[in-house]
Amino acid sequence: MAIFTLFIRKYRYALLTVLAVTAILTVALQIWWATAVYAAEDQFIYLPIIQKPEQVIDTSNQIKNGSFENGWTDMPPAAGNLINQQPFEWTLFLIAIGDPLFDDPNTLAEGTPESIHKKSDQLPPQEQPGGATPLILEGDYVYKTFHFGSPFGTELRQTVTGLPSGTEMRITVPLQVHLHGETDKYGAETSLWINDVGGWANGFEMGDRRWCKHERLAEVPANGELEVVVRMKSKWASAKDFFIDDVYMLPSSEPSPYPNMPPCTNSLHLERYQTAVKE
Ligand SMILES: [Ca+2]
Repeated sequence: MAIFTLFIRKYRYALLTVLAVTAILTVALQIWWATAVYAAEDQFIYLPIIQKPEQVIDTSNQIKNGSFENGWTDMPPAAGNLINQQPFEWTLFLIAIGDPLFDDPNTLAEGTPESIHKKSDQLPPQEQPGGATPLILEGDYVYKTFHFGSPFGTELRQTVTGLPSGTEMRITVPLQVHLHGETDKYGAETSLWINDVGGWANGFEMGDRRWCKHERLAEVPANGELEVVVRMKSKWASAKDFFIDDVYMLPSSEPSPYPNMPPCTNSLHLERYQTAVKE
């Protein structure tokens, strides 16, 4: 007993310290356990999750009836009782006889071209889809504008609405011209305009009887609209045929639908309308 008393006396401070630390740890453990159980009983504290709204980019073609497969409206009879076809979703404009051609005030239209849909079975085998020189890029129809021998100008227009502003879009317009031996490089020209900005490609740049593409990037303005205008003109009293098919508008983050098609021109001769011909 004496030894025990002596031990207590000698180590009393150490024993008190051990007891105090044990007591503190016990209390701390109880608090921790109580908190853990508390949390486990669906008593979580929910912090607000701040999420940046994600812009949903529609990656489908924004051009309606871009392949000219969806039908048309017959236009009122033109010169020579000609019935032109206005493709659904597009506005067809023809320069009136006697009016100047686009961006060419000294050349007047002398004829009304024929603008129609050509179906695959109306074409020779080599010009049908899968043929050696196909005139149809997609589906069963291609849109053709031609005149056997008069200066003319035509325009196809479509306004795409509801686009997310600030998005960069790529517009791709495949075109083909048949020059019929034209010796003036400006004898036939085509152009693409997005919200009035664009440029012309001449017939020699486009090449005779081959597909080329007008392709432009455009940022969607605040009103969410991009107006697509495609123009074709023939300057002299000689035959010209133009073909257009499979027009696309996609976000520029998507690949071009025709990555290997040569551009109709590598240089733009005009960046903005000089003569606005709008209804
Ligand atoms: Ca087509």
